[in-house]
Amino acid sequence: LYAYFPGEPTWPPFRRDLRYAITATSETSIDRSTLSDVFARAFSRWAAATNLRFAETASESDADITIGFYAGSHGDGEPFDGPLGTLAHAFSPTDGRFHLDAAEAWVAGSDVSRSSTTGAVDLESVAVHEIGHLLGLGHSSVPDAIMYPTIRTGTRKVELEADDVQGIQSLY
Ligand code: TQI
Ligand code: CA
Ligand code: ZN
Ligand code: ZN
Repeated sequence: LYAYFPGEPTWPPFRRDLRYAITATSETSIDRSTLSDVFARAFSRWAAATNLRFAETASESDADITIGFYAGSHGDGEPFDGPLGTLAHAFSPTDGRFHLDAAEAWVAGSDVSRSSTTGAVDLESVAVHEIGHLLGLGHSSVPDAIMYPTIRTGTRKVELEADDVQGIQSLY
């Protein structure tokens, strides 16, 4: 079953159009347009299950959600740990921060199962999971759910399960 954060924080009912900015990209070699595509696809999966809408904005000051790649300590008391371990983290509503570990072997826009890099991690899969956290979902006990707390490296998991849909629809 799905879960929420303590206190069930959500984006408030008058905020159904959320804007995200991809702000910190100097630590990744993935090009900007690929990042835009991957995050747009990840957000669209949650938009399809709710009345939420998401749009990318170039202006950080305009953004509800900020997305960036960081290496090691990056000022929020939750330092990244190099390859594997923690891949990314996102804060509960309405914080909006979504950080990715720049040290991961991110794969974007091609099939991660065909990557020869050890520990390759599918960016879109992690993005779909972290957006669930940004919207207020905690971890699920259903192994096929996007919000299940583990994923095998070299795999892709981007489709919401019935459990994820029920969880997000009970919040929005
Ligand atoms: N990052 C953890 C996660 O997002 C961070 C975390 C641990 C967390 N406990 C939390 C975030 C409680 C919110 C609430 O779950 S991670 C996966 C998964 C991670 C893990 O790097 O371990 C994905 C990031 F589920 F696949 F294992 C993305 Cl998809
Ligand atoms: Ca890591
Ligand atoms: Zn962080
Ligand atoms: Zn998680």
